[in-house]
Amino acid sequence: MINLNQTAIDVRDLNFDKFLSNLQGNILKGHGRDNTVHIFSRFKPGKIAEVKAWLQNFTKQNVTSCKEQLRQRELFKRNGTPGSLFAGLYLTAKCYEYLGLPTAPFGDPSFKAGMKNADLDDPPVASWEPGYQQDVHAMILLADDDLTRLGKQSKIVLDELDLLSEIIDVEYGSAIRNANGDGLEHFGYVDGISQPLFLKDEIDNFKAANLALRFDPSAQLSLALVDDPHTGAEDAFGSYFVFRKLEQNVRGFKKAEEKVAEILGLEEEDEERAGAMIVGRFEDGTPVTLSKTDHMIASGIMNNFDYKEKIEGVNGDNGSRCPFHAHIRKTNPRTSEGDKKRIMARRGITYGHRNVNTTIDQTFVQMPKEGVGLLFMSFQKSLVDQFEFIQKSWANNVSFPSANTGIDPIIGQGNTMSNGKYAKKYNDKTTLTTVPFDKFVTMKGGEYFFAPSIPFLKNLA
Ligand code: N7H
Repeated sequence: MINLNQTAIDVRDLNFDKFLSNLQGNILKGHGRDNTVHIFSRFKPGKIAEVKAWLQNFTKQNVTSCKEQLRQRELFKRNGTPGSLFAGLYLTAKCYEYLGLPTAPFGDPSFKAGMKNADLDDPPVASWEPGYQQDVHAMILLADDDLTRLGKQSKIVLDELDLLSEIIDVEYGSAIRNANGDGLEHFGYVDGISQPLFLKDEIDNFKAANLALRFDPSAQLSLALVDDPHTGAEDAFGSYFVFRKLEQNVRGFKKAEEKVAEILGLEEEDEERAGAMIVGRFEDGTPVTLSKTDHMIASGIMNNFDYKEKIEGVNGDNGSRCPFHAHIRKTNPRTSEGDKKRIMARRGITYGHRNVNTTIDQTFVQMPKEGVGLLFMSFQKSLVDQFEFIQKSWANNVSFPSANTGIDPIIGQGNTMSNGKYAKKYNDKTTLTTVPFDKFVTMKGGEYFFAPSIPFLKNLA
């Protein structure tokens, strides 16, 4: 029997075999494919038996277990063998009701209430994209590096689903990269660096690369997993799943970023620190709390830091290196064990077309104002205590971590603008200056799902 308090799962240990076979992929480790299709559907009334049979069949034929995902990862590492199509299946509370399965056994009230009723200062539902204004039952995720195979498979799934459901929306994710080949989000920053680590090999690698540990990303399974309440199978777990379509006004953001540098009077070689103080990392991923502009080797993937580190004898806690309102500091203050319980497994991917490739430096007119953004996704044990807590009690909260910190300049929502304090001079708290910053991310719709265990899905009919 698997104990969810365990950490550092050794994938070679046969005791975990059943557990890994029963769990959907992408939860403990991102699937890593560069292209995704997300199909949102609502099943037609009176077709329960057919829907159950379809979900069961789709699972048997396509859904990628964690074990299969890790097997493919191993082959890729060893021989460079590319992975095959990845598939995941996520259901809403409304879907369980439709299937005649009670939602009472789900412990998370926000899952049962749905994102439309969440208290997150989201734009009114009437302004969401039309598809998301409707009730959704399922999101099917297909992901592949091979676009042709992905296209073919999504057509098959869409044709099948068309007979049983209304296709409410289809989203297409495609990774964008910088000249180093690192995955970016549309404002130009490397994303996906800080993640909870569940697997022993990943934790060992992290510890080997970071001998003096300042931040330990290793996590217990219970950070992301809960018992699947609708199966009696042993070692069968699921996870609550967030999906949010977040549009990014890249041109507006980049102009505002430049304005911050101007207001602070940053010298040319220090200009990029303006954006780094908004995000908490430089574009290449280097944490601003560790560096002004001199980037360390491999600092782009650096995650071994907290905000107490002393530089030139000065404690970083005062916000003169990484401001308290910076996106990564608001969403993970790295201060206590309690903060670590909020962390989510983030699995987002960028969407939308760029006319100018992101490996090329661009002027404002070449940057999109709309139509691009992030399909934000995360897995967690609790929507209330993790995703919602981070969005509402930290990012949207002007007074977190202390009075007048201001909202998160990237994802903060509500009536106020971000009004944080930025240091004109790195590491000098006497130069902290308040600078207003507008909002450039707009929530276009989303929903809460549950990623059920494979035994549940395989025995549905
Ligand atoms: Fe954020 N960005 O470009 O600024 N995010 N994020 N995020 N985010 C992170 O450290 C971004 C969003 C978190 O542990 C990085 O992995 C954008 C939501 C958390 O130190 C960058 C959007 C929520 C972390 C961005 C967006 C979060 C994190 C640095 C929307 C939760 C890790 C890469 C369009 C409610 C913090 C990294 C840590 C990192 C950006 C959304 C949370 C570059 C553009 C909705 C917990």
